[in-house]
Amino acid sequence: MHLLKSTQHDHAIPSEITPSGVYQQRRRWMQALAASAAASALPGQARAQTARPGKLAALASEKSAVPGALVMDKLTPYADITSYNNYYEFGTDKGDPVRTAGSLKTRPWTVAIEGEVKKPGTWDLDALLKLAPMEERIYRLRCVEGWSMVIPWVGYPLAELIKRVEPTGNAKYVQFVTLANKAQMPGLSSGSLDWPYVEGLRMDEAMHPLTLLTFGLYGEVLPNQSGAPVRAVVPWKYGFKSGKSIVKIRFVEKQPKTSWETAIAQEYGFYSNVNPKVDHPRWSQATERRIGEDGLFAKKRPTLMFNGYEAQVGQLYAGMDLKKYY
Ligand SMILES: Nc1nc2c(c(=O)[nH]1)N[C@H]1C(S)=C(S)[C@@H](COP(=O)(O)O)O[C@H]1N2
Ligand SMILES: [Mo]
Repeated sequence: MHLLKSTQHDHAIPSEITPSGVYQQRRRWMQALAASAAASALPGQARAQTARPGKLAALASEKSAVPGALVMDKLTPYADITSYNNYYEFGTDKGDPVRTAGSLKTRPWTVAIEGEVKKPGTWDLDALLKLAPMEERIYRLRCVEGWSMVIPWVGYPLAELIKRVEPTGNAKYVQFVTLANKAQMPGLSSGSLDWPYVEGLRMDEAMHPLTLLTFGLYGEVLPNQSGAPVRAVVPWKYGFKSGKSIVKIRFVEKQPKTSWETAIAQEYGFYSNVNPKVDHPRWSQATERRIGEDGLFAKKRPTLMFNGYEAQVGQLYAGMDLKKYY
């Protein structure tokens, strides 16, 4: 094991990234040793989260065994990934979270495991960071609003945690509950959503090897606006399924409520698979705009079925009417 050099990703300037360069960046990651000090809240009035929070420690590079864990598209620049965010707890404008999320306190942090499991309990962040070897996964993220990014996440499969807490036979779904703290989150007073922000997955979706429990991006600890210190990433679903700053994971028998469903059920269903053939009631989902790459008048990209992960996840929905289960 060695600490990453601070220049680890500096060559990943978007214009220099070639598909083979992207492939060469396969890395396997481990425990975030350097993370703790840098990831805690900024002192005093400094509330913006513009400083890069610090490196994760890593193992020597190893190839991910999971098909589809890397896409060949050009990486979205770090600055775009971390300044164009949806994180309503910090405001509803894309530029709000980077300005206001400095007030999020990410240490100490615990994640509670509740419900239909044989081993409920509370995991400290440090224990979670060590639970399984970390990998870099280059995934597309597509927002339901019609934009997308390509992000080198760092994490490990959520399945690793699920296996350790031993779900009972009654566990059919998982619900993610995220932080709702008025003192730290200026958006909570706006009533834009019901808080806390909650999301959910069916058990087989949660167990799928592409579903990531995520602690970093670009080889660094997640900046607050990206969902520090731990978030879900579900690459074949619209971005909103990937809850940020998770504090609780509940294993339940009935399909759990999600925040967007509660807010506007006819527009945002439980499944929310990226599907170019199922339009949003107010706009088409057939194309997308790649953030940081395409100019305002650039041609949009066609959106891919299951965001390009059909070969890996299509089977999960065999026989389901995807217009009904949108
Ligand atoms: N807690 C919480 N998680 C959240 C959201 C949010 O508002 N609050 N927004 C979601 C939406 S709509 C998207 S598109 C992604 C955006 O992730 P990114 O800002 O890291 O790209 O986060 C999702 N997770
Ligand atoms: Mo989104």
